[in-house]
Amino acid sequence: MSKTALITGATAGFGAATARLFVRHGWKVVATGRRRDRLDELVRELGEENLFPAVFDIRDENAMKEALSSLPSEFSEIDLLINNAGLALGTKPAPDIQLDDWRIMIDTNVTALAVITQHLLPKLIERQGMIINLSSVAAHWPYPGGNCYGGTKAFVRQFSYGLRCDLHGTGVRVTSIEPGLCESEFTLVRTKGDQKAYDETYKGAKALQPEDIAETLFWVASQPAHINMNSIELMPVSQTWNPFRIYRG
Ligand code: 8X3
Repeated sequence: MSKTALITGATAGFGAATARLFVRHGWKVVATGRRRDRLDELVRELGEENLFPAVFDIRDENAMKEALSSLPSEFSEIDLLINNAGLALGTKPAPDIQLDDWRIMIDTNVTALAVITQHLLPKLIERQGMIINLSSVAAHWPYPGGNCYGGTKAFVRQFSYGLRCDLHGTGVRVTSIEPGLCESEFTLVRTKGDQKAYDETYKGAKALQPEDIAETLFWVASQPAHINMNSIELMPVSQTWNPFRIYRG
């Protein structure tokens, strides 16, 4: 009997790579996202018996509830929630940002993630399921311009740990995945479509690839039921930390 994963933000990047890998390993996948054409492409690629497209904006709670309550029965028994939907907007220092960018990051990375998790908890508890949340190295390591994005990802990590406490005794497992530099559309979104900035970010860096993250998620999901990976932080070899900066006035 195959298991079912619901992957948010599955239209590109980590989400799409993860959908492909899980289907390849015999899972059924509910792929959520705003862009119907992208999800339809995934259905064509992976087969409608394996992947169900749930088209909604993760920030729209009513649309989310409607989509979750109308999943076809072959896809409604969710064993694994992968909270992947999330974004960074902008790299400017805090005094210069656009406030709407912060609002969108908080609404998506924090509020929507918490809301969909809460809606799926009864099913996950019933099935002794698993939650994998996509946090980031930015949850631990501050860097200039990371401001609100890093704050949202710190929420994701701590929320994951808090969930573990509250789910004590249910058998539900929770993991926070914290990737560093990874080459994906994420950076085009962050730079608002600036291809030059995108190219410079990855130039010569041998960044992580979405498929690397997918493999990590699959490995976590494949552990025996008595093992909970609390968190995994991963970076490309090319990425390390900077020294502290000292301002000398
Ligand atoms: C983003 C990872 O290294 O670009 O989640 O800040 S990094």
